Amino acid sequence: MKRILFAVMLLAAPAALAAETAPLAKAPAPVAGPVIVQVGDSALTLAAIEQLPLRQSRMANPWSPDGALWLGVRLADLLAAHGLAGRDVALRAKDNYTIRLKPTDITGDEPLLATRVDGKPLDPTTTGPLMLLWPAQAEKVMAKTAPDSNWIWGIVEIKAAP
Ligand SMILES: Nc1nc2c(c(=O)[nH]1)N[C@H]1C(S)=C(S)[C@@H](COP(=O)(O)O)O[C@H]1N2
Ligand SMILES: [Mo]
Repeated sequence: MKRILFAVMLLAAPAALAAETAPLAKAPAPVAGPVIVQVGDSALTLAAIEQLPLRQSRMANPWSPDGALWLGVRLADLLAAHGLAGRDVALRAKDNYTIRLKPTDITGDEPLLATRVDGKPLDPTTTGPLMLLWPAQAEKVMAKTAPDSNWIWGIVEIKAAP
């Protein structure tokens, strides 16, 4: 009976996940791999990040215009786990593109630090190793009525901003 209920919930999920993120019932198989990001004083692997509560959001965005299931952790949870709660933070990507976020930019489940798309780690030659997503903004970004400058891909460093 429980199994049937889960199956029904899974079928209903795509619509229910449209805007915000939802918790993940079952963690995906961990992926072994190297350090991919520096967060505060810690050098972290994908598996280390995925120790935090996992969240998912099905959305279309400029990097998955046909829609995809994005998986990751709340940026807020990662910052809290590394002593960065309440701080201004700088996120730097592999191309050195950098954004700065204030604590007030982080509300509820937003933003999502994505570790996977459709079950697979992000492609290291494009959006990987990590990408910041704002699921509640996805529809506006697709309609080009909101900017995507804070949708930073290729994140390699997150630290307190000076
Ligand atoms: N790492 C990184 N992320 C980024 C940017 C960038 O230059 N580097 N540009 C931002 C802006 S302003 C836009 S419009 C989109 C562009 O996405 P694209 O570089 O995949 O075309 O990514 C956003 N995230
Ligand atoms: Mo942009």
